[in-house]
Amino acid sequence: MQPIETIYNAVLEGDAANAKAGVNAALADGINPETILKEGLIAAMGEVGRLFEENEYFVPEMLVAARAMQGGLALLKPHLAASGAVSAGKVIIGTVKGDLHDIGKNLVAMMLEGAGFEVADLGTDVTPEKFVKAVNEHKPQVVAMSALLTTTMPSMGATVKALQEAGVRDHVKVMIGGAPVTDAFAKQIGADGYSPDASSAVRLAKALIGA
Ligand code: B1M
Repeated sequence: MQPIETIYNAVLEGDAANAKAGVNAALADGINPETILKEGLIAAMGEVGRLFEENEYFVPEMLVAARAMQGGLALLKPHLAASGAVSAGKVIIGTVKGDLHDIGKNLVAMMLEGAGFEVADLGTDVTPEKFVKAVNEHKPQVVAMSALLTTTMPSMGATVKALQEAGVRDHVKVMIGGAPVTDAFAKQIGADGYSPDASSAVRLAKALIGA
């Protein structure tokens, strides 16, 4: 089997050891790191997203696939930096203030990475001030917020307001998600978009920045 095929299948099967072995073999064969990323890791995560949307994969399959992808990506990153590969865009992501749920947020972050975005993960319990600080520091195109509690959803609105008050709202697109969040809520707080799951989050991020 060709190394790219090994990587693709290993990610689909959630086999991190084989994904890493495939990346090492591909690099040893002199395959361009960007080709390994696009045709191996990103292509496989795209297929994982499709299978998830068609209810053939569920959260556990998506999580192990994303972990396998991250294992391969970690090996590839230094080579990508050296070859000057262009990222799809920069995203900062966090679960909002008062909220410690991070499984869905991590999944969204991993899928974004799998799609070629540079992702700065701010973790959980992220205050509006921390989001503003991170925007100034990382200069992302997208600010992505997750909330799992109805009681923490208002912090998404507070963050949009804080971005406005700091004069950086126009520099970024804001996307939100999480089980209790809706499209109507996104519109109400002045976010640019809402997505219901991790694979549609990738499509939304790309659409927001015109990638
Ligand atoms: Co909590 N919890 N929890 N919890 N917890 C829920 C959310 C709850 C619905 C359970 C229930 O009562 N039925 C309920 C919320 C009720 C509400 O507000 N409406 C609840 C509660 C009440 C609480 C506590 C208050 C309980 C207590 O202490 N009394 C407490 C709060 C702690 C805090 O955050 N301050 C609490 C604590 C916890 C644990 C720590 C024990 C644990 C979290 C562990 C962790 O995340 N590291 C936990 C868990 C695991 C859950 C449930 C069981 C599962 C959540 C989850 O991970 N789902 C949950 C009940 C349930 O959902 N069945 C529950 C899987 C995950 C993949 O889905 O996060 O929805 P989800 O992410 C999806 C999409 O929503 C979307 O994509 C993801 C993948 O497709 N998405 C985005 C998410 N973020 C996105 C961002 C985007 C786009 C899409 O763009 C930026």
